[in-house]
Amino acid sequence: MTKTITAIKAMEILDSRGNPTVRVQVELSDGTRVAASVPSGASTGDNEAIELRDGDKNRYAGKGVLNAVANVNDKIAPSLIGVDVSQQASIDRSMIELDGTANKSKLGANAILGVSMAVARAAAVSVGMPLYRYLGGAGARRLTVPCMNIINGGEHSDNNVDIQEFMAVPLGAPTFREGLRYVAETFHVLKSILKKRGLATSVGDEGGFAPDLNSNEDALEVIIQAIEQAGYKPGEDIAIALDSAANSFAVDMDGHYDLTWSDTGKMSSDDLVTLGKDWISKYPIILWEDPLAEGDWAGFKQFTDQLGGQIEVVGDDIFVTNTHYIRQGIEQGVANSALIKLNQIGTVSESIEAVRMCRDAGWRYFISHRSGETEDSFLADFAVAMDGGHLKSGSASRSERIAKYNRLLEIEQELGESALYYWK
Ligand code: 2PG
Ligand code: MG
Repeated sequence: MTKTITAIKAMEILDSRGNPTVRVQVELSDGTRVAASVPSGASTGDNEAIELRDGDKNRYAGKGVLNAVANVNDKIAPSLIGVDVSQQASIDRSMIELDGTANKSKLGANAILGVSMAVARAAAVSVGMPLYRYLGGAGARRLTVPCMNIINGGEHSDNNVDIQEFMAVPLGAPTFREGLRYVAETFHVLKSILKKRGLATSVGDEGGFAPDLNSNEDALEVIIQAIEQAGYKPGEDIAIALDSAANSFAVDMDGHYDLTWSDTGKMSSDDLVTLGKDWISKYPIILWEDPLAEGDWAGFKQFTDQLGGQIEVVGDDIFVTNTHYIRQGIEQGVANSALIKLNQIGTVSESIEAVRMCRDAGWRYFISHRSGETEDSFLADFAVAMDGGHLKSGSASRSERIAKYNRLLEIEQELGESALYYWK
């Protein structure tokens, strides 16, 4: 029997940084009632779909989302009442048409994504299927390697580290549960090492430690120490992934960068490629996201030409989960993987299209949270459904990060012997 949408209601809630975001509740003809909440980024790409903020300085310093909420309640809801909830792609397309802009600036990507996610969840619940199976089919049984962001820098913290994310990647673990244990233990050992050095153990936006360090490279050294002291072999049990988020230290988009440290300092694209080579030769780095800024396609390509044979080079701000930019990236060979963030593009089905394009090109794709998150664990199911094999959801602290890891534990338990876990 067809289940149709009977009600859609949005409300303003808070994200993990205490900023307003959108939650959407969808109700169906069979009584199903579910909600979904939208994440929000800090280090954003210029071409991301627009997150509609009210701009009313009297509320949340202009960051309120009451207009986006009203757009769901007054514009999107009436257009979708009575529609078959299983028609995800056509529901998403009709919202895109209702918005009518290239970047969802009229209704807001936060409004549209909230509905898109809640529709997917409602459809899954109404047929009695877990979300990962509804979105990914009977073959969805591969857990993701948790790339755990244990040191935060850049725009996600107030410390002196330029590189935004240093992730521990438990690629040698036999299962997700064990992998999560490997990196959570490493996180705790890292804390004690930082403490011994008299450094801060407070955490940044994604739950990783955010100490002032002696250099960017110091972060790599201290992580290697932590992996070893936790009883693991760097590179074999646990490797390292980085997100430079290089937009945040780009002086311009023509290959000029300015970093805090004397080991780096003012740099060109060439210098960053040389630094990349040096670090990859010294440390077990297997993935590097946004090593260059979003406008520096030539630098990105140079980095990939030289290092893409050894590691996964991921484009985040450069592609913004948008098939328009991913297609160009594939044609020009500027990376070999794309980051997938639902709210960068603004619907579930367009995110799936981005994944499909990567797969068709033989690229990898890396499923990602945002630095502003909620307790919603949608991302965990989405990652398993997409069969991407790896995801990033922050560190072993802050419940909005843990919610995704805990949901992955649940999925693994449910799959039992059928669950798969491997890096490549
Ligand atoms: C990133 C993300 C998530 P933000 O740059 O990859 O880690 O950060 O959500 O701030 O864009
Ligand atoms: Mg990034």
